[in-house]
Amino acid sequence: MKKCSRALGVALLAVAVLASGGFPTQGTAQTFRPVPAPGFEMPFGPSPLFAPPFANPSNVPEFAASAFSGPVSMAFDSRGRLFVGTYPGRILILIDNNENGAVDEVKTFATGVQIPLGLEFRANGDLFVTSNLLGGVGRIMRLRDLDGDDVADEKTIIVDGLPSEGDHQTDKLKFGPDGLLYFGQGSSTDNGSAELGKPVERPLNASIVRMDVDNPQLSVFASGLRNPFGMAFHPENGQLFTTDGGSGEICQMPNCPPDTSPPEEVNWVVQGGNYGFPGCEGTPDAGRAECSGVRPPLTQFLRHTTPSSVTFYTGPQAGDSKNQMLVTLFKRLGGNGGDLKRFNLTGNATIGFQATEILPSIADFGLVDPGDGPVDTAIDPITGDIYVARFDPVHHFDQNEHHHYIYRIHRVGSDALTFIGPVKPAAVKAGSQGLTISLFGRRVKPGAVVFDVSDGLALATRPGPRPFELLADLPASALGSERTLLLEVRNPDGSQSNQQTFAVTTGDPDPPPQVFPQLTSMFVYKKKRKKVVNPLTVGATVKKLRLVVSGTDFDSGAQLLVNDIALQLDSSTATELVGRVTNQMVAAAGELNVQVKNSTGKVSNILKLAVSP
Ligand SMILES: [Ca+2]
Ligand SMILES: [Ca+2]
Ligand SMILES: [Ca+2]
Repeated sequence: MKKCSRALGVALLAVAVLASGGFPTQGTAQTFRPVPAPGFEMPFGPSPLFAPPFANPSNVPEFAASAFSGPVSMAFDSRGRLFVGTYPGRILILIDNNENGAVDEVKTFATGVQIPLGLEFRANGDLFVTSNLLGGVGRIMRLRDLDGDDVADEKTIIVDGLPSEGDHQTDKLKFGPDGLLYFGQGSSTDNGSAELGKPVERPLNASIVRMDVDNPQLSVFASGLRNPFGMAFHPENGQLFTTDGGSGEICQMPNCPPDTSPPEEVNWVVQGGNYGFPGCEGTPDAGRAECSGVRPPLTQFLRHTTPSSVTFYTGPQAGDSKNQMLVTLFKRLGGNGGDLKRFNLTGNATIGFQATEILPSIADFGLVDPGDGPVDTAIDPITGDIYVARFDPVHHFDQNEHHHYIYRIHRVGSDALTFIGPVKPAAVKAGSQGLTISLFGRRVKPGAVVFDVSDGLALATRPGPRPFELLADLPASALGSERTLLLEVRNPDGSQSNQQTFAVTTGDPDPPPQVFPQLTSMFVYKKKRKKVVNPLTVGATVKKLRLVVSGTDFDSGAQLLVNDIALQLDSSTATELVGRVTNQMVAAAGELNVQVKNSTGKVSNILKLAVSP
């Protein structure tokens, strides 16, 4: 345990001293009650542990395994499903099927991704993750689920050998508005000078690094950041903001010398910027040579409180607080930290930015131990609920007590509302034919319809093939000229969701991301859809036979392939293709490979169609 604890401290947030005995371990369970700000709800259970119902060791058994088996990173996919990385290296999908605010299904998407401190989806659905070998190098991996079974079947190391053997590691990662992938790479040392036998600082340490993941050449974007653990791009101006943890450990011995450690920081990070580490942490002192050219922090926190995430508040619940900057502090020391802070951010990239804290914090997690706290924050893209992961590697006397939690924080009353996420596709060229759109909802009631608010038109609506998905048909009459349509969902009881937009453009809309089509089912019919032919037989008369395949993300040029040969199509939508059965298909008994290929070249999983003698 001690060895693990030390390695954890080295790898993550420098909490080594906690678990290895510098602090008193907790003999009794936590008794401090979490507190949300007025106007927010943060459900949690009874004392002594105040576990949040959304995710805790009772409904996410992985979290109960050990002091280190908690969540360290989170990301939502485009369907609004929460992916969570655990310290030992599992990527879980946490699902709340009955929408009661508690996870009731846990899927294991991937294993063997050690210390996955960052998770990020690319627009095409690929999942990127930073991973750190215990006491070893850092790497960036790409995980793909090619057959749609929610298990990654392709794991590719995109970058290996990152300098993570020292005090800090490869941190979170985010795609920028330029399509490049940015990640934080912490320092090897505490304060710039290597201890005996420890690695010195190397060119990528203490910096923000970026690359094109399709052609991974690394370049340093900004430097002088000791451990830029949290990062986020502003949703409107696209500027980069990162946290930074200052040097120095907390002294827990008797007769400590005065603590002169620098403060903790959030920085507005620009290309080529120097943020001070190691010679000039905190507010630069113009009189010191080491501070020449160093950019000052955007905001600062009490030393050692360890900022662990920065996130912008987006989504339908944000309201007047839209794009406020949210920051978690991992540690609570002297009544400071262990909370989810929020800031108004003013200014712009020309004149600079100013951050003003709004009190009280959105949530105070009621921490006792200064090595047990929030490590990541993510916003549900459909509801705007705020999720905060708490990781508790502190050694407790009760071996079963681990505050490995994910809190769900939301506006008071919002659990009674219906929400919808972004519409796919998001745009079409004016003059197009009618098309089917897809959206994911929360708390959509049976019989609800997608409503075109701009035209006062209820759209033909049906459930999609995936949970919480609705499909609706936009008629050509709505797509005649350039404009932005407002769409919402209306429930039979008269309640309605938030609104989303759909753009009718004069030029070609932005090219869609490179999605992979997925096949879920198929059947063959003769003349009428209800006359299902099962099985297909050798030598059948094919003239009136049609093969119907259902699935998702078929693009407008999608082909229906049988043994790699495209069928002539009778009809085509994003979720269904109907093709004409050929003589070749019934020439011999056996199995046919059925697959969908998008115009982008991306192919689906394969379903087998039997041909009986
Ligand atoms: Ca549930
Ligand atoms: Ca798979
Ligand atoms: Ca700094």
